Amino acid sequence: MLRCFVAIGLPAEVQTALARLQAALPLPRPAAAESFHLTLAFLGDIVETAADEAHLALAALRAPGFALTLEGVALFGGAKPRVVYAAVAPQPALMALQAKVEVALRRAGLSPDARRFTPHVTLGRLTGGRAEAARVEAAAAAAAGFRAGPWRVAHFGLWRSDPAPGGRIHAEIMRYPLTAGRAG
Ligand code: 2AM
Repeated sequence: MLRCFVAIGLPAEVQTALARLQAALPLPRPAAAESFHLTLAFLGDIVETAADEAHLALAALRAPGFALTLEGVALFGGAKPRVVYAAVAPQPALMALQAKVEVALRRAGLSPDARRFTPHVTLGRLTGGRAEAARVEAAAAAAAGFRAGPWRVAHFGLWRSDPAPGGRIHAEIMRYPLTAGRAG
């Protein structure tokens, strides 16, 4: 079994900006800066033949590249925040790509996570304490002016997630070019 997801990787300068932002937040479980990503679809643990099917479906997908900007810092989880993330400025071409990826995966017989897509780059996770949540919320509010980019997204990828000491490591295993269209 292989834990797989589809994501957009980030250019080095955006990773650096995010690492700087991350360092300003008191995160109990920071995400690994070298594998910051924007998840398009989560496939979960799948057998290798299913990963091959996902690859074929993604390789056949055609969609235009686009410009992306990160803007703001926010938390998932409402009253019990669990994830801190950098938010993404609205980009219809990103939403269109995500929809195409999801449809292509379903047509290939896979079952991507059906939750509504909220574009984000995870910076870290919380462990559940109330004082910790208050500290992180205050720091996130102070960092609300964060902005990185715009940069041009020219490809997306199939990623794998593997357990590692202190968390999981994520790595891109296949890359799919976007077309040089007009979007963004
Ligand atoms: P995120 O942290 O950016 O939300 C690999 O586990 C990646 O898939 C995670 O980094 C996570 O991205 C994303 N993901 C989306 N849905 C998930 C789920 N139900 N379980 C685990 N990871 C999920």
